[in-house]
Amino acid sequence: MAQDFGNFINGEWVEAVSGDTFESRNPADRNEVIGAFARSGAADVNRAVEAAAGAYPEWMATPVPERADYLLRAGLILEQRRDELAEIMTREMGKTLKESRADLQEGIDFAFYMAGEGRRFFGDTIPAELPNKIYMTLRHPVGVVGLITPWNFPIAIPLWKIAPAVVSGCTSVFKPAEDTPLCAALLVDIFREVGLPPGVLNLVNGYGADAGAALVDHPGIKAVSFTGSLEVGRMINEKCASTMKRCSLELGSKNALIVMPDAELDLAVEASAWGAFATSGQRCTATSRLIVHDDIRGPFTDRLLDRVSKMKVGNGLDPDVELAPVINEQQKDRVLEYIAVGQKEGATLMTGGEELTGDEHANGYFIAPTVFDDMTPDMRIATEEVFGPVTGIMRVDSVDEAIAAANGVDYGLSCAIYTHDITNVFKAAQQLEFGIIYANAPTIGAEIQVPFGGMKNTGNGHREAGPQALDEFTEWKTIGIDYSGKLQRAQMR
Ligand code: UN1
Repeated sequence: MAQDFGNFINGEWVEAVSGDTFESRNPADRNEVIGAFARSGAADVNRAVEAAAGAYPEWMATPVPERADYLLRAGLILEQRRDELAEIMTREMGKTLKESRADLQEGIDFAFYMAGEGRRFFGDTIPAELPNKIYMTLRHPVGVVGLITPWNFPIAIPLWKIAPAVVSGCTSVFKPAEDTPLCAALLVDIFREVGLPPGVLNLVNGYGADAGAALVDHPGIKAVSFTGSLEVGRMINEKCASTMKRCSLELGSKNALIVMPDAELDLAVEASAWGAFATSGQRCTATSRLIVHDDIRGPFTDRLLDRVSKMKVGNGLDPDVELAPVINEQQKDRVLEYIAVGQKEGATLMTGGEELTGDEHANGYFIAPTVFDDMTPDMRIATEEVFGPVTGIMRVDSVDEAIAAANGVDYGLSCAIYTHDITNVFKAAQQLEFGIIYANAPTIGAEIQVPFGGMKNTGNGHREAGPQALDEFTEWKTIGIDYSGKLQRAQMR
């Protein structure tokens, strides 16, 4: 069932200029080849940026509702093909079929939502201080943009960027992660099918070091939208700073779930297991710290371990599997290294901690769900993003201590508190340094109509999803209209 794709440039599928390709393989069974894809470099990026620049004048002049209609049509096709594409996603990226369907659903929801925004591309009207004069604000597209996306949400996250870029009137060059090129190609092909004009959305597949870097460096790119690691985000930020490009970064995190003594314990345990181990912990919203009040730490830990012991680890196509493989060998090694670091630092390994290598796991990258206890704030496993099925319990004795512990990292995407005490909830809402805060809901599972993004090293102030998504791809223009028929001087009172 392997499918091969080239790059999509100016409305056509084309090979890489060099003719080079790379393979995508199934992380649950590395013998399964998903397909071969164009291995692109600067020459391909150049062609794609030229195509996007060529399409820009006409596209930015196209009425916004008309631009938005393409999203509606693409969303309808995605909806029809949801189950078929979810299976491909599970084969390519590894996560369970249910989660792949949810990824597609998140993309569909956002395509429909942004299609609606096309009829609501509002600005403001603002009275002037002078008579017979009025102001209004209009959104103006940023221009040609570069979209660089990760492998953990191979359809949803690309749509978080493509959909607002399309509505805003930007044209784009999309460089998806090298681990999920088929999902990206199939998504782009749907935009071809609905007749999106050539050059509005171009796809360049390949590796970050060549295709990604060439895109960020290209002078024709006016803004870069990137989701991925802090390390790469920092490089992109530096490059964009010196060339005065806009860039919006959605980077790592070290999310926490706080459990207070009055929490409904079973609920907190279920949310912890889901938040820590869904997508094998490979979400930037994953619960990698469990900050637990000491009064209930014993029963909480027992119940969590019991819950984790029931998790079946295996191929995401098996409906009984809760924990699927991690994405690739490098990531598997990295996660195992963090587990070793945690043990060396003195955290207590309660369960998991090893790679699974039995018959059904022999050809994939499977790591047992891993829970540490006695994690302390200074440990690397308590401060650095692991991006794997690993979580750790930290002890606290009050809500203030819990909030301070949660805030004690350089990241700030998502934090949850389990409590029925309204004072704790509002204290957390006010004091937590996180972009997303939940009371009695897990750290994962943000919905598309609300702004998504984080504080500190998680990003650089932008938000994706929600109405704010348009701010990433538009500039505000202020228009002042004087109909007094004379020269009026502001502030000259
Ligand atoms: C991510 O991991 O980068 O909130 C995105 C969630 C999902 C999105 C995660 N809706 O967990």
